[in-house]
Amino acid sequence: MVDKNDDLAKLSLLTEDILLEHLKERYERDLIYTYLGDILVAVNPFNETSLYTSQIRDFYRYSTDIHKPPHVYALVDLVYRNVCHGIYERQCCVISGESGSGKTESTKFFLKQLMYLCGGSSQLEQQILQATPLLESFGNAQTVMNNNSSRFGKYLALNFINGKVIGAQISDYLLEKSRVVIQSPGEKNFHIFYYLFDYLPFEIKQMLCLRTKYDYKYLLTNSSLDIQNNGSVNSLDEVINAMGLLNFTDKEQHSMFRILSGILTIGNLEFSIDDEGFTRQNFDEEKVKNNLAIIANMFGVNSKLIMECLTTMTTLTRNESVIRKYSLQSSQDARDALSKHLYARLFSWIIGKINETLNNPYPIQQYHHIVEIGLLDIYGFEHFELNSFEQLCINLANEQIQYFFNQHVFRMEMTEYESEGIMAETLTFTDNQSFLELFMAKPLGILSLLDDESRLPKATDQTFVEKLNYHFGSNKHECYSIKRNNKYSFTIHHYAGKVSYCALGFLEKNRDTLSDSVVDMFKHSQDDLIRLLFHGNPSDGTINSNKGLQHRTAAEKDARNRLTVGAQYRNSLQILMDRMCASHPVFMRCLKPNQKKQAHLFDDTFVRAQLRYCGMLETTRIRKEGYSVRLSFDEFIQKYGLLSKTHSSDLSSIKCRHILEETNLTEWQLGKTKVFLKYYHPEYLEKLMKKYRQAALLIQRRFRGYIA
Ligand code: AOV
Ligand code: MG
Repeated sequence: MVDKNDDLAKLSLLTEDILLEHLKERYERDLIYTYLGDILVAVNPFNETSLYTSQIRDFYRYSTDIHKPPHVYALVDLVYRNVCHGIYERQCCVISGESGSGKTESTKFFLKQLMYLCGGSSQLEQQILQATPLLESFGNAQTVMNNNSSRFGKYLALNFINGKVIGAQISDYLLEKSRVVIQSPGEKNFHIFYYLFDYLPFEIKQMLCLRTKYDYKYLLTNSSLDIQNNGSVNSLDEVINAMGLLNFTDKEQHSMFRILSGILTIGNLEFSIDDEGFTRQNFDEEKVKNNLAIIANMFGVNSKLIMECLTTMTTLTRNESVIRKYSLQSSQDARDALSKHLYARLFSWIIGKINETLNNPYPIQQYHHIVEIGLLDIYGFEHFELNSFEQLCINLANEQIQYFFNQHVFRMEMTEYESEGIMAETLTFTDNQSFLELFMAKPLGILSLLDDESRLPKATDQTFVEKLNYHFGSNKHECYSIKRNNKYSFTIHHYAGKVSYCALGFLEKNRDTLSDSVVDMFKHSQDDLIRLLFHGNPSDGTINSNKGLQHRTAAEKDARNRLTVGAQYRNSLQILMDRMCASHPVFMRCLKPNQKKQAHLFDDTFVRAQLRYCGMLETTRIRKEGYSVRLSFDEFIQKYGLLSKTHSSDLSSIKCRHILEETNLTEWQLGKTKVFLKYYHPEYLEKLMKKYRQAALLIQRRFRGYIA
């Protein structure tokens, strides 16, 4: 027997309170999964559960019974069956929810089960699974919201032929590289940096000139080292094992570690100023000298050149080159820009390298029956005390996903109405399109205005905010409001709530410049990998046999790099949306039960807010405004047939019409096979039924009395 609470959409009355109550009641029984129609809702249990045992994996394998309890494995099974039967050419699984709600964990369970269903033992399947710990170690970090927070977005596309996976590609979205040099209070740098200290053997640490993790400024920006670590993150052994499986050569791995060590050391590089207030090229100080030597060694470049790059800028005017000295601030910025760029390029290269290994080895045109499953795992909606450019980009991606979700849920309703021949004008639908326009419109959208300002030499973060205020403030745009008393702030009304952003650093983050001299220095590095990252001279051939692809990737990245960060991001989101729109989507909504990352704690207020944040209320509203109650003609007659006085042997559709008309209901519709009712209709009908029963009882009593 199906537990009707398994599927919230089966409840005729669907309100926020009811949703909450049911989810809570199920959560307390350790039932973290629930359906909302065809959407899977998951409440993060924050502890090991017995939900993923091999018995359960088998229970959901090749299911023919569609009424199995909701589970992420049921979703996988559905998607995989579609693959095997070639139902859709492309499917995508869209997992959304706020930061720490369980998107990444769900993606992992999904992927693991999917690989299990298609065999589970091939080398490619293992390689696909191993990409996760590697990417997590470089792309995830501890934040106040989540101990293993994804700091990049990821779309994994898997290709299948006859139910067997034959290749995969990963697309990544905007890594939060500022984290390399600074972290907010209570947060950490990317996991991989800590692994170096926690797991590398002593001799290797020595080779990498690593001290202890307490010795590096980039790891101590907020004394966050002592925050309790999350047990579920991987170890360096896993990462190294993954790299081996994914064809990262020993030499490449060694270069990667050297880059990491170099980045940490350069963070410790201190500058001092000369009498005129410019940065001094202080080679004499022992500490600076030592650090420079290590950096030069790790990056395979000349130490004097490093100092020059970080203290002066050379500009070419006509035939003359002019050397300008940096201020202290400019030197520190140049240093941090170098670290961020190097790390981000390393991350891109890792993705490129993984893709090279996972790439479909078969020429696509030979196979017309290749089908694709896409798995989307992005960073969830974020709202910190201080929100910067990164949060803006992250939240924009979430808006885009929400838009996609709305469109789809809306469209599906329309399809059912169409197939039943229902007039659908009554279904109103508000979406977040106006928000997306606020951001994406050209030339008067936030990203375009940011690009304009980024190109103007005299523009500042403040003039950017002034422009926004001018164009969108004073109620000119419903999603924007001016922040009084703060010239750097503005407020955006996201679907998930209002967020105030601090625009300090926006222009520079959008320009994302790296001085030519630094690029030039790295182009001539002695390290093959670094040279490759900066698209320098082709390596001497020892890095990788498949150089063509690597260089093409680097060249493509360089072409992309000429765009601003905002423009690049907009393009990549557009490509993602086009791709998802061409796919049949399945949705999973993750909910976070509390902010303490604690098991068995369901915070009503917090979850209620999320039901709104995650747009669940919006879905509820769509259902409410649409015909959320759909009963087959027979079901309807069985339930409410007594309310009609007309006794006829007509067709069931005519019988239904009689009932509906005689009860004076309005706004119902009759489809080809079903009665379509508003959510509040059953309550009214039940009342009528109650009256009818009471009247019947009275008559019965009177009748009995009469007889007596
Ligand atoms: P996120 O991906 O949605 O956040 P995660 O998937 O990283 O969130 O989940 C956060 C933490 O919750 C994990 O590290 C686990 O400890 C726990 N968790 C989540 N799902 C489960 C589950 N099904 N079973 C057991 N524990 C779970 V972010 O990446 O921050 O948006 O940017
Ligand atoms: Mg995540």
